[in-house]
Amino acid sequence: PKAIKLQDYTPPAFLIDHVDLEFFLEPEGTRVKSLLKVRRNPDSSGPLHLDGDTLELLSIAVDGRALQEKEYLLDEFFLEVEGLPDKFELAIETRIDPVLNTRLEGLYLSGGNFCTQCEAEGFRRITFYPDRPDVMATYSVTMQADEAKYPVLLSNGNLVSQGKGEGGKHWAKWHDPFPKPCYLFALVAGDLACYADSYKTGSGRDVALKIYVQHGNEDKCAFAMDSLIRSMRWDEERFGLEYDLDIFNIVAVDDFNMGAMENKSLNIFNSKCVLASPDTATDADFERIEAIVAHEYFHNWTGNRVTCRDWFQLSLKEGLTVYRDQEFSSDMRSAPVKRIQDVRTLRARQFPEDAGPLSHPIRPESYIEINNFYTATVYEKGAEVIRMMQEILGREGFRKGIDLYFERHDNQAVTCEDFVAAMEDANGVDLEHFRLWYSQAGTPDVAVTWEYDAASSLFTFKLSQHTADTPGQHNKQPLHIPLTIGLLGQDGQDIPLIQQGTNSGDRTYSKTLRFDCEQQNFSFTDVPPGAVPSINRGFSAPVKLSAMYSDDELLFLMENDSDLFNRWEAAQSSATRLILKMIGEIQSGREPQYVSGFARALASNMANPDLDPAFVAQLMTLPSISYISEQMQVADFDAAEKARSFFKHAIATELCGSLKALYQQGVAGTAYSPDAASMGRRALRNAAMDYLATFEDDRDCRELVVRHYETADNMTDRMAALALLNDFSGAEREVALAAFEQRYQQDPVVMDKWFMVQACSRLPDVLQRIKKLTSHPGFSYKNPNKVRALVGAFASANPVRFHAEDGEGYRFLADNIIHMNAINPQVASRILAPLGGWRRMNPKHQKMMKSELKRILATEKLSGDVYEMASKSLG
Ligand code: B3K
Ligand code: ZN
Repeated sequence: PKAIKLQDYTPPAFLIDHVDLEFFLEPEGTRVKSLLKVRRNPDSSGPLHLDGDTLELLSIAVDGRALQEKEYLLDEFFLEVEGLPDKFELAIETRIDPVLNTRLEGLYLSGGNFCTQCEAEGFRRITFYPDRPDVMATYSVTMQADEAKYPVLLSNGNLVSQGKGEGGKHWAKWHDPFPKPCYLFALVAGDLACYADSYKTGSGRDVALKIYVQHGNEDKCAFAMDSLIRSMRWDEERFGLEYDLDIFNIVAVDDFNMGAMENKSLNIFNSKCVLASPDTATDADFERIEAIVAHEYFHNWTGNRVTCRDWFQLSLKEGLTVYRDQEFSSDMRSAPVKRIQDVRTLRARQFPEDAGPLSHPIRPESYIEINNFYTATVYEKGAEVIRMMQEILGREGFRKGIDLYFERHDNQAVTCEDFVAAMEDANGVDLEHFRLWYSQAGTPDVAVTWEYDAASSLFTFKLSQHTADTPGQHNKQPLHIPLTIGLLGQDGQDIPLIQQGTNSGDRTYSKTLRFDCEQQNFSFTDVPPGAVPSINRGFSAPVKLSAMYSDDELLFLMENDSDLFNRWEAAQSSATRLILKMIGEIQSGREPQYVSGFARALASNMANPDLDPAFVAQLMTLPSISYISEQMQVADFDAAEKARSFFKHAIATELCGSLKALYQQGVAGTAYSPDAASMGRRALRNAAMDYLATFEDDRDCRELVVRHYETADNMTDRMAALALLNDFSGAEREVALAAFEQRYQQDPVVMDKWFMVQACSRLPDVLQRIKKLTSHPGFSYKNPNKVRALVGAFASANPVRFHAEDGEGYRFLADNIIHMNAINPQVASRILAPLGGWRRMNPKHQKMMKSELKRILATEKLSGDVYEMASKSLG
């Protein structure tokens, strides 16, 4: 397979003003007629190039004249026509088989209903078309289908007309007045129930809101609908962006390659990102649904009205839209808790990606398969880059930049450069140096030391930065890092910051430094002795920080920092440091040593009535085994697991009384509600239980967890207990798992949890059980959610068992990737990344992992998706 390069971009030779599509829907043998209004692009030359994949061409005509075979060039993946006039109508008829489409790209069937997924390059599996985002056209879509089987017929835009056809058929015609790239096209035909509501925009437009789901699921739509309405209002208030059509539809389908898709006015969702009830969804699910509904809705402006010129610019829409959904959630819930969760995700997914063989800048320079670049880097680091701009420009300045961006680029397909230029021009600033974040990969290491001069009361931060080489990028340059800092006095209070050489009169307690050289010093005057710095407050920059804190200083910050993010960060750093020390002791055959300072600092937070329980729960959650292992030269998941468990058990022993009290206090008599405060209370209680469960051998504690499971009146509590029981070796585990299965076997979304929890068990026989589960009636290799829940979760979230001594974990993953390659390459390639972690393992494991990668690469008919991931992972 050939790599596509950013530097090779050329504008399309022809543009399309309008597309008229007609579908005659049949599971086998759907006919698609397309009529295109085409004109030559004055900025380019060459033949008309249309992409096509797995299409049967039935006919092609220019201005009504059918073309003979020798008048066009038909290849496996494209169709080219030369010698065309400057303006013409092109009519093409193709035939496709949705029922055979297991890749879930293009037009396919899910649960008997027709649906589409076109981003990034699925439209070419529907008809011949210039499948690239810089060709924007208006669409009219007519579809005809059996009325009894497919009573609901949907596409983008407004419903224009509908009627009955012959032989039990009916039809509907839709029109979308906004020009769009074909990746935003969508069609749905099926037998679906509808949950409806409405919204009045700020300027008075009435919008009909509809969520379509499988019959029987209507009672699980209320939260998604409420999230949608809140998103619509929030975008008006925060960014002045209103919805622009009279209809907004969401359709939930069970078989979907990712979370959801922002097709213009017809969002299609993975059912797990829509359906929620207290009995079936955890608090984390509710939060995720809220965020994804908002994310897809926000794309209507950042993605649809202004789209990407080419796929290298993906972060233009994704980074920005993730930033927007993060801000939304943060306004709906606790801002510090949201920031903590986002940074956890960034560290768990993006930092390892950026430190490994698949490292790439947020605007990549080349790809083989674009679907491999919907990554944590493009999304989450992309959002961090947007956030840094807002940190530099301030909220108002950022808003001015956004306004100018839309003023300039509405209805255009643009580049990341256009976005940054709008930010600059609206604010009269120069972001030249900052732009490097778009092209330079890797996480910068920032080292901070400090000096205090008592005679002059001068406190000096000494900063240095370095970004390690990444594949294909060497000798990195220093970045423009906005680093927000503060200083705490000995009393734990913030000290006013007076930067040397600036004569700012306003008292500020946090300041964003412009750190843009390899080494730089920043001094502050009038600082009393004993001040402790708080660095990278709110995680203002996505860097790896090493600061010369003593153990006591970390605990001091953990108890006092007014920046709650950094208070949590101090707890994480402190815990990581202690656990790493214990790992060292375990590895050299000694007993790990426990020191109690951390538990005391934790206890003081637990006892602080002013703190949000959701925040305290975050503080209590120790860094993951994966995160800890990333701080080691050679990963040792077994030792990390032992050390972390030992530490947790020791904390639980010391704080047993207060943990039990926290647990008891949390027994609320009130009915379930997914609001932030109630979620926080549940999170805190479940965090306390998590510690208490470390007394696994104590009968009372085992009973506490069992009771928690049995008396739970919501999924959050039920799953919290099940996750713990799942690691108990004993009858309780089997009883609970069987009860859960019995209760939910009819609900595929909930059964994903059942598969996933078992895939993540610490028990030694987990892999045998997983293998058996692949033939469970609820499991199917054709359903991406199931494969991710069982195989994906095992490889990415159960490091101890995945890296088993005999290599059986690696073999199992590779077998499944090879199997999935033939069914759904996108899913196959997305579960591969853990094998690329071989560089951080010991030689024996390295060898086993590499040999599995080689085995994958030797597979016949290997897809470009898997080839790219496996070959880059092997390095
Ligand atoms: N834009 C889609 C993702 C499409 C993924 C294609 N492999 C969902 C989103 O980011 O909102
Ligand atoms: Zn998105």
